[in-house]
Amino acid sequence: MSRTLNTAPAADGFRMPAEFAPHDGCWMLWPERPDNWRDGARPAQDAFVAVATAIAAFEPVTIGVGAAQFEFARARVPAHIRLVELSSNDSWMRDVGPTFVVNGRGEIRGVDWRFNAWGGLDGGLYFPWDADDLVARKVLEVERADRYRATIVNEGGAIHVDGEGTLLVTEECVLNPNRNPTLSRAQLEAEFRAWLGVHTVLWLGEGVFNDETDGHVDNLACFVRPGVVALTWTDNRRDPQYRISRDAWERLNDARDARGRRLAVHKLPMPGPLRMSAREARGVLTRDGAKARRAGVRLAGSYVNFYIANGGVVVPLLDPHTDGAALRKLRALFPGRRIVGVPGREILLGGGNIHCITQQVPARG
Ligand code: KQY
Repeated sequence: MSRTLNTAPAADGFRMPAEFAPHDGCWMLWPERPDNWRDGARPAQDAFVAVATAIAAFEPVTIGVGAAQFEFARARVPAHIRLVELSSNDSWMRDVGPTFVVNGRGEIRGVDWRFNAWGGLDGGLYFPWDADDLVARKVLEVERADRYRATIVNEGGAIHVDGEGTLLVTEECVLNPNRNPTLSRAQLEAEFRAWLGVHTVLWLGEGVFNDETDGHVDNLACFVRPGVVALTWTDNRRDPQYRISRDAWERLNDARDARGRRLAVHKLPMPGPLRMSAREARGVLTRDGAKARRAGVRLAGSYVNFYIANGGVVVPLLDPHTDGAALRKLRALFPGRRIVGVPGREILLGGGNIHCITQQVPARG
């Protein structure tokens, strides 16, 4: 049973744990909409299967699949990965799934954010999004975890925590008037304290250049462990990403986390710059109400968009010129985990990457 609670996690002694804390498993969704995924979503489905298979080597994976695709998905997804019928508008489990919170007694609950497809009718990516907005609730039913229905619009990709009281966000996303236009920065900080049990909010400026989520932090920077952050980086001063990463670097170096520590900031090379090819753009169907895909558009590729699993890190491979350097850096940053690269371009073409399509369930005690 999953009860809907009318309190908030912090008041009940719950907080969001870091992604690098132990997991019971990982949830994903099956991609199928042809106006976001090229060639009827078939290449994206192969990419999602590769990600799910890589994560399943470390922890149990469940994929939610719409009724019409269930049998096709079952034929392609390895048998040790659980499929459940679950409707959704697209396949970004990080954003539409619950953000799990834990207490000191080994119990888990979930925060069900209000979801508006990254901006609603003011720059959002598709309409409608009603099925997406029910995904968190349904996952919590399957997990038998109680639910907090948040009063603010937010997405899981817009937040990263260190599990010790620090939250990382970007102004571009969280302060965007297309999310919570009536709330000030101070009021949003208070909301995050209540829903996530954090103490200190660290604000970065913009997210990765041309990121259609309005600059989710999970594509720009993340905690590797408490006090240590990975940041996407380019040394090319003529690239629009340089100013963004430089600003984030300065803010992170000036910051103190919830425990009063200075942060160690590690640069991960930016792939590319990567652009959508004419062939890739042609494969995406267009329709009113969904963002059109155009040849030549700059893609918001980033190695920071990885998933930390139990004992492993699953990283998108995006560019043969930079993949090796990114993997080497991550091996040094995560000495106790196996670093596994999985082709990420097909997921990037849809607007995100491995972190965006996954959601961890923290270990119950
Ligand atoms: O990056 C994410 N967390 C989601 C990306 C959504 C893109 C929709 N086309």
